[in-house]
Amino acid sequence: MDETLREAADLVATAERVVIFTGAGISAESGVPTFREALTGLWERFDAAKLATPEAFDEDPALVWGWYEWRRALALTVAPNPGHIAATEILADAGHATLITQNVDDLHERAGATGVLHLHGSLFTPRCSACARPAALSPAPDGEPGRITPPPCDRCGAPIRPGVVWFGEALPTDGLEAAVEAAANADVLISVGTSGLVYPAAEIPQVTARMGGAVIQVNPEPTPLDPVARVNLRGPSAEILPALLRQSRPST
Ligand code: BJW
Ligand code: ZN
Repeated sequence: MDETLREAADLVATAERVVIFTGAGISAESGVPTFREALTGLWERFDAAKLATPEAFDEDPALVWGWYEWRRALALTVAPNPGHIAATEILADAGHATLITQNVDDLHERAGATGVLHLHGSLFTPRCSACARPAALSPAPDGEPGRITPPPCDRCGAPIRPGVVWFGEALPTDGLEAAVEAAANADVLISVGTSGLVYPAAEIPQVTARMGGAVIQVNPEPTPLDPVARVNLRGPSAEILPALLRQSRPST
C-alpha cells in the first residue's frame, strides 16, 4: 500500500486540475447504506424496481415517498466522515477542482464542499411530479420506512416527488455536461466508493482515462474500473483519503 499511496500522492501533488468522483461508499462509514453490497446494501432489503423508478411512483406514491422520507431522516442523523473532509481538503489544495457525486445525501456540503455536481439529485430537493415546482420539506419522520402520502403541489395539486434521478430518467443536463467537461480536462480524477455499474455516471472516470488523465480509485473491493485506473488504493475511504491528503502535501 505504501508504494501505491506514494504514487497516487505524487499524481495529486503535481496535478493542476483535480476531480473527485464519489459514490455511496464514501458515505458508508457515516452510516448511510450503499446500494449493491451483499448484506448491507439497500437493494438487499428493498426492491429497486418498486422504489427507484417513475413507474413505481405512479403505481404507489405513498410507498415510494415514505421510503425516501425515511432515507432523508436517516441522512439527517449522520455526519460527514474523515473521507468527506479529506476530499474537501484535497480539492482546496488543487489549482482547479471539481467534486462530482452520485450521492443524494448532503454530506459533501456538510464537510465544507461547494459547487458540488449532483448527478443523481438530492433527498433535500423535492419537487412537483407534474409541473416540477420546488416543494418545501416537512419535518422528517421517525422510525422504520412506512407509507406516507406525498403532499400535493401548491400550484397544480399533483403529488410531490423526491428530487432524485430514478432508473430510466435523464440526468440533469447542466450537471452532466459540467461533469464530462471537468473529467475530460482533469490531470487526475479520484473515483471513490462507487461500483461503476450505473450509467451514464460510470462513464465519468472513463472519460478522464481516454483523454490521457490519471485515474486513482479508492475502494475496498475490485470494480470494473480497476483496469482503467492508474492506481488502485484498496481500502475504506475514511482511512485512504486522509492518508492520501497527508502524503500529497509537502512535508514541513
Ligand atoms: C466503499 C466503502 C468504503 C463500500 N469506502 N468504498 C444496461 C446497460 C447499461 C445501462 C443500462 C442498462 N439498462 C438500463 C440502463 C440505464 C441505467 C443503468 O445504468 N442501469 C444499470 C444498473 C444496468 N441508467 C439509468 O437509467 C440512468 N438514466 C439513463 O440512462 O437515462 C437515459 C435517458 C436519456 C434521456 C431521456 C431519458 C432517459 C439513471 C440512473 C439513476 C440511478 N439512480 C440511483 C438511485 C438514486 C436515487 C436514490 O438514492 O434512491 O442512483 S441507483 C443507485 O446507483 C444510486 C447511485 O447513485 C447509483 C450508483 O451506485 P454507487 O454509488 O456506485 O453505489 P453501490 O452500492 O453500487 O457501490 C458502492 C461501492 O462502495 C462498492 O463498490 C463498495 O465496494 C464501495 N464501498 N464501503 C470506499 N468504506
Ligand atoms: Zn405542480
